[in-house]
Amino acid sequence: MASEYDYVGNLSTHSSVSGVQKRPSIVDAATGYKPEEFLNTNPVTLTRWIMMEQQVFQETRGDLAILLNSLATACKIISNAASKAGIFDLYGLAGKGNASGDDVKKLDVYGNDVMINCLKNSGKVSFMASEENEGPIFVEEGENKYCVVFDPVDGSSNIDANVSVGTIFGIYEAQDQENPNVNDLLQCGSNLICSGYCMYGGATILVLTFGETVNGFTLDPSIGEFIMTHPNLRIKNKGKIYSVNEGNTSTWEQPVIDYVQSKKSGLRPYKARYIGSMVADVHRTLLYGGIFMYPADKKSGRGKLRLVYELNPMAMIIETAGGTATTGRERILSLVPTKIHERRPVYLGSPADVQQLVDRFAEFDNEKEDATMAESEQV
Ligand code: AHM
Ligand code: MG
Repeated sequence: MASEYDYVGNLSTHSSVSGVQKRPSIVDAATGYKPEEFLNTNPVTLTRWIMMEQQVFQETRGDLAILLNSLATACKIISNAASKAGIFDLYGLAGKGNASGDDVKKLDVYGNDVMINCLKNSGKVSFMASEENEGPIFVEEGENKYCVVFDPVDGSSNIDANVSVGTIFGIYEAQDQENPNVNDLLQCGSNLICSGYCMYGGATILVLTFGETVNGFTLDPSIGEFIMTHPNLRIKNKGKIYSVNEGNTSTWEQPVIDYVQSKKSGLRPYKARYIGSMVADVHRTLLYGGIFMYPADKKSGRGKLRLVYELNPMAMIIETAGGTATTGRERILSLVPTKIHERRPVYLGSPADVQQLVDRFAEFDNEKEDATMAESEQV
């Protein structure tokens, strides 16, 4: 008898399995499930991809592959802890402040220890800089091949509410392998040879670049492997979303106030989206386009986010994906850091969106300069 209902769960009736033309079940239709694709017999794992890249990029040979493997292990361990933070009693404060004066969460301390131990045990790192350590970290017994800068758990103020957090990292080559030098941590961002972030959200996603392409890998917890799910990510030229903490509007410079206002007006106003977790906000910007901002406040001229281990790695990813990352007046990757924890304003994302803001800054600065000149001529 012909049925007027769809059946759920009887996979053997699926056309591609049985060879008989039948309608897919409602579950198949809703999920896009195709049995022949459900179990991938040839996945591109992170390790496989790194091995493939070795054929192309000299710098990924051997040592860097080992280092990246250690980093991926650290991300898996942090992912596991983040997903069980309530069960492992990792919510809440650790009871101390960090180098930047922020409250430190238990997960920050745990994630920092995991990163330091995994990187140290790779045997390839001499110096490291972490958001959670006031000074540089020196690995005495390590080879002096690479220096790594990282924020182990960025956005951790969100963790108690089960909002996405993430790890951000950047890798520099040691300038002189015979002589470890702490200043290798303060290289210009354009010297980064690899950058990435790992987002601990609904899924755990590792986004990585060596400066040629940006690729995303999703952790399959059942096999413990990162699988390539987002090959060759490219950012849109122009988006429809602006992302900023608007509670701080009164502290912004005029070009930012004008710019955000312009995004909210007109026939097609932009959508506002702000998670307050940089990794998640940047990840959305990379995928959907638009602009992410953490402006300077008028007094300090600096923003909240840190140049060395937050902005530089993100700027490398965004630029490699075809986007722009700027302080409004300078390219982030061209700045030479003088301190590990120094802060800068940031505007990053779709090139056309960011350029509009850069143009406003330029107009504003020119007008100011003209006014100052006119004033001095009058005196
Ligand atoms: P953290 O490194 O102490 O976690 O702070 C950085 C976070 C970023 O993830 C996020 O973009 C920003 O702080 C949010 O700050 P605010 O709450 O001021 O909007
Ligand atoms: Mg941070």
